[in-house]
Amino acid sequence: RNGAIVFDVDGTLVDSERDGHRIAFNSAFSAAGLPYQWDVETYGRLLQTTGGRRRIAAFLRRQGHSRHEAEELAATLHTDKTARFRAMVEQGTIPPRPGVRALLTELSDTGVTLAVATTGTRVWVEPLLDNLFGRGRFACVVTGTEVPTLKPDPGVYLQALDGIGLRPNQAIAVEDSVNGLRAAQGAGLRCLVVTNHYTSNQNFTGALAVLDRFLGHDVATLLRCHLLHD
Ligand code: XBP
Ligand code: MG
Repeated sequence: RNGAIVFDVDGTLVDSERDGHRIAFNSAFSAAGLPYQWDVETYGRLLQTTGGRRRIAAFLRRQGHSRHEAEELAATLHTDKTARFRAMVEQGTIPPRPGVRALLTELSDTGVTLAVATTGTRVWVEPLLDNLFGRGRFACVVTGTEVPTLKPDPGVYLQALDGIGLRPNQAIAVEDSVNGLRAAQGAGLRCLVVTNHYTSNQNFTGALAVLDRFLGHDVATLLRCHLLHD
């Protein structure tokens, strides 16, 4: 066995937050007649809460909505946001991060198993991965829809390991955020962090390495070296 790499989606495989999810959340607020719009900076702070529905609910609570009202509104808004984001995915508006396609190809070609562990919702995750990276590219895809508790809870990584039938020391996670790193560590995986503009100031203590982009680094070789020395 050559081991596995388990990838996060948002912010890691794809550049999806600022011009993707954020826009879809704002459209859902507008369509519902609510006076909320998340600017780029505000959204960066809100990303501390993983999962779109939980993110909306936490925000509404801080705007003074009761817990019950926040939970109910968040559920409705998130259903609409999910449909809107799925449409963006189908229109091809969500790009892969530069260098990711080549990395996946190189890892597959050298016999490394590929998997996904995301807090995103299955209805958009599947078409996104199929459209950008080809159907069947990943041996196992675990999404926020299947797990009771989202990152930084390690559940999504434990399910991914289960799905590919490997132990934690036979796999490495690739993440962009501290919530993702803690989830991977909690499941016993080593983790490479590749930051983006929203996450570059976070605390990545314990990461295998921290890069600021895929392009220009030999990430495939780095990952394969670490897989050999578990
Ligand atoms: C990403 C998330 C997701 C997206 C929105 O975290 O928290 O919730 O922001 O997607 P990670 P949904 O990259 O650590 O998986 O609205 O489908 O939840
Ligand atoms: Mg992420």
